[in-house]
Amino acid sequence: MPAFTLYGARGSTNTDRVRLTLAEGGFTDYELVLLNLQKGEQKSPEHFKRHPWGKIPAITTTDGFTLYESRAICKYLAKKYSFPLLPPDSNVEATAQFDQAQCAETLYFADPAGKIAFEKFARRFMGLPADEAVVSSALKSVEAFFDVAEGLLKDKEYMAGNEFTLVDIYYIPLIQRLFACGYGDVISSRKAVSEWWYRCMNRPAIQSLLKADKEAMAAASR
Ligand SMILES: N[C@@H](CCC(=O)N[C@@H](CS)C(=O)NCC(=O)O)C(=O)O
Repeated sequence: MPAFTLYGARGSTNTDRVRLTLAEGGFTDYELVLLNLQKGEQKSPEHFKRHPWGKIPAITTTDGFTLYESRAICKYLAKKYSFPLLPPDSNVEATAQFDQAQCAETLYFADPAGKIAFEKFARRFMGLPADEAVVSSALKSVEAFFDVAEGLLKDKEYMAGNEFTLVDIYYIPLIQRLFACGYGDVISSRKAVSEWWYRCMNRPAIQSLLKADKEAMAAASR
């Protein structure tokens, strides 16, 4: 019996954050259950027991422990299975810098980048046009975010310091979505940011998961 079940959806950036964490940790002993968001399966009474807001991802372990929120899940899994993706608790300063980087990602990056992804990607699947005013304002925020990150990444290799951590993983799904929506130049036009992105993308576990997903998508659309 697998150690836990991950409830997610195909093409969900929040699910992919967890899958990338598991790939980096080399952990495969889990079951992935894909819910169909278009059919509203995330709003079933059964799923509300796992996620009070009726969203994905969520996990349930064999001993009945349930957790939702992608970043909380990633952190739990990294701690539970000792993935080398977090500073040690004994290093109080490095842990504080990790928390700081995590807050910056969630509060300053994920919100506007998520708006672009929703307007340009999700709404297309719903057959709805993007609200260009929302996109343009969100794009300004993402540009301003990476202007600051460009300065910070001149002095460190990764977002939370010189080690690759969960925070770097947190960025990957939404940045990929920015590339897919034609906004990849927010990354490639900034030297330090694009070098950081290249370092993240060149990690073997990340590369092979993204390659497998791309192949699965291509096969599904044939
Ligand atoms: N902050 C949450 C966001 C979860 C979220 O918005 N998930 C989306 C899919 S990527 C969802 O469930 N959407 C369907 C809905 O809200 O009904 C996380 O990081 O897990």
